[in-house]
Amino acid sequence: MGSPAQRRQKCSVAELSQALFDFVVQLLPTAEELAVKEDVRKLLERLIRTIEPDSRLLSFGSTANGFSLRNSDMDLCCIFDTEERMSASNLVTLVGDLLVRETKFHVKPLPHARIPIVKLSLDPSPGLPHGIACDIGFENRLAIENTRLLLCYSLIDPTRVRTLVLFLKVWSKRRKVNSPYKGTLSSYGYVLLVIYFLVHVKNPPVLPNLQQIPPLHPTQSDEFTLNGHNTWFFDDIDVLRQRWQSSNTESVAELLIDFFRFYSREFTYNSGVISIRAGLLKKDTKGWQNDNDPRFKDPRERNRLCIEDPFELDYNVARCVTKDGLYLIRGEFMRASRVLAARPERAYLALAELCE
Ligand code: 3AT
Ligand code: MG
Repeated sequence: MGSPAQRRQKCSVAELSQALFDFVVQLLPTAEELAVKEDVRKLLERLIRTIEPDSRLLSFGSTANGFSLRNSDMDLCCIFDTEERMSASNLVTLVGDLLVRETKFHVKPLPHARIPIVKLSLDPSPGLPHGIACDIGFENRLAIENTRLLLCYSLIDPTRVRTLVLFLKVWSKRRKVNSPYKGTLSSYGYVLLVIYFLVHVKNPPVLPNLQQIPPLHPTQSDEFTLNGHNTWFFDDIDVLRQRWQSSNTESVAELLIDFFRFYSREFTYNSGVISIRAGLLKKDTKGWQNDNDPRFKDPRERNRLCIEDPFELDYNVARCVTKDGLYLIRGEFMRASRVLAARPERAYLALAELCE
């Protein structure tokens, strides 16, 4: 039974878990919103096929990985089922012109960006009170694969994983630490922090490491090689559920409290690299120590926070995080830890204060 204080603590943790579910549920996209977005995807796919008949337009990012919030942007990727095709920048220009002629979207082609994309938006209207924002990229097959990987992780334990991720996405947006352009971390980066925590920090783990489970049947190694990257992961979730069950029984609230504690006090930001594939790695073994990376001109902004991409192992997903950005993010992790510790018995108030 435990002491009265322990019983109070247990009760408040259960209340906080309930408050987290309630908080997240009201932020999920409506069925209508999802239907409109699917109609938009189909319309755009039809139009793009007038230029390239052998193309498909696939969703990736939050629209496809199970971590979508109301009014999230749409990430779309055009894939070609033919060898012969134009360069991505020519396609961006061509598709941009087509969409200007044929649709009511505001269209902004960015043919010379590092990853060429067409940006689209629709103004709010009575049927679509928040409008739509959408990016179309080309042949970004790794993004499709990392989206599938995150989807599989979300399906293994939907209640705990989705609640944690969705809460952290809202929290990071409201606390203004979800903006790679301003030196903080993308949503994708936060999702990787959560998965790392659930696979490698929690003991017993809440999630298995899907990239380390061998295939059921012998496979050729090139079957899972994409642009030179190994993209293998165990994606048969039904089989996995029969063979693997987490013995971690912590509630969402306990996990959230521990997540904030870990990233505010325990993770070794100066030397550590977060890898969902391989666990804790070292900056110096990856050549990511702050002073030695010639890709970064500004010495203040070099690999402050290191998160290895699950497939592109030489790519730091958090490379845009600046010194000031990391200071803000860590400050927010500490504030969140403090708020949750100070108000254990008033869960709904604590969540409101956390996301103020
Ligand atoms: P939002 O709902 O848009 O906030 P999201 O889940 O769509 O969250 P992002 O918009 O950050 O996440 O990213 C969309 C996808 O783009 C996720 C991943 O497939 C790819 N991606 C984003 N940022 C990176 C990155 N830094 N490195 C590699 N892939 C990335
Ligand atoms: Mg997105």
